[in-house]
Amino acid sequence: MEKLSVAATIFCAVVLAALAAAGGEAAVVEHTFVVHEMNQTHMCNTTKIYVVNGQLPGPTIDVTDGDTVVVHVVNRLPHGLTIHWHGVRQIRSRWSDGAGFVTECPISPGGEHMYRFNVTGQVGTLWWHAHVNCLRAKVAGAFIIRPKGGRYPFPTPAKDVPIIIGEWWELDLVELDKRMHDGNFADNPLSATINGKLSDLKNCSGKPEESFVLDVVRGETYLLRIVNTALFSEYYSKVAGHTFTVVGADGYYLTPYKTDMVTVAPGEAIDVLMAADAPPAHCHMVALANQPPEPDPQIPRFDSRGLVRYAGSSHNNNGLSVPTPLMPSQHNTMPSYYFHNNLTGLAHPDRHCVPMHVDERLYFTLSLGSICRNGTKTCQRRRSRETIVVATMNNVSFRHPTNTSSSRGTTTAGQVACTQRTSPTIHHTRTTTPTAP
Ligand SMILES: [Cu+2]
Repeated sequence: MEKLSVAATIFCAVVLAALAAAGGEAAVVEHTFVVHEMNQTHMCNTTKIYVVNGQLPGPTIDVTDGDTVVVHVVNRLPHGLTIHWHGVRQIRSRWSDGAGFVTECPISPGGEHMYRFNVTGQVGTLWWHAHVNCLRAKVAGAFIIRPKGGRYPFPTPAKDVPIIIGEWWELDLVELDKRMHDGNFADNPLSATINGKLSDLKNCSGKPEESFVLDVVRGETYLLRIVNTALFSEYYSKVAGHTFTVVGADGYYLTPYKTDMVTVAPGEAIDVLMAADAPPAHCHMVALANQPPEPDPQIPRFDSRGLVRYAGSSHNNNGLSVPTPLMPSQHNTMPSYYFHNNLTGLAHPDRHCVPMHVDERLYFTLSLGSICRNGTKTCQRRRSRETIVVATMNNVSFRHPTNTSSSRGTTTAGQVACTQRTSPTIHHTRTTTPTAP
């Protein structure tokens, strides 16, 4: 029954999206997300993971600018859960933002919740993810917003393909969250992944892991929607023998920018056009995590690779070796700086220009810090249960609003007072001045 209802909602979503794409009325795109535990085996070890509808990465939400999105979330986990629609502006629907303990209480184990919101004035790629604990490392998927009438500001691509860069964790993600709350940041994933695949760079007793394969036809252009769902690492991505034209980021068009390498930060989505203009053969796509050099704390090298396979090329690539792109050193973070500095919004005649006169310049420092659990100013800071790790802005962590409005039990700043804890591992953030970890 449940499988049927999931299939029915997906079918319904596809039909409505197709009608909208044909230039009809805005559609209501409806999905059912059943979040559950599942075992998966990689590199000889079986690990319990958290997924939506048995899929890793999770289902893609595919809508057109102006559509309404309805997602029924069924929580079959033993933990509280919310789903956040990363980057969706939530105009007049802030209660659907899915930020646990901020705009809603987590959906209880065994509970259900319906998210409903409109997508307006954004086009390109965003993503969705769980917003409690570290579950977002697995409970995540692409969120595609197409332009009305299929009118892109660039030639319509032959096909578009979500490329979800992620990481494979053997450590239970709830346990990971607990350890981070205790100030322990020494845990690492086992491997990078592309669309959930660890790739043939990893093996179990000599048997290579599966790789993501992108099938292309020479002469066609593909829109790659590259999303980084990793918890911490920024990734470089290249395809051997091909260049990219960057056309969008985080749900907005960009002035087209040509490069042979994309840099994508955790949580970021970059849209690129890739012309399949190489001689018909096979070539590798690589994703490599970068990191600042020592004395910063070091992580192992994380990379994954996929195969770009041209139609008409032989199964064994005519016995030739498959070219792999030359990647920068993982310790060279300058390409990230240059890449992001080259991204500029696409000027739109209907939209306001950026104001050129600045009255006041504001500086924001975003960081991580720790606060003492017992509310005091001094406690043992590192690897200690005496502290809670918090995100900070100008060295101030989340501040609970004090003004409560009567509607929906939220405060004027949209923050929810959760009276019951739905998971033994979730901690409320307290406000005090944190100290850098
Ligand atoms: Cu997010």
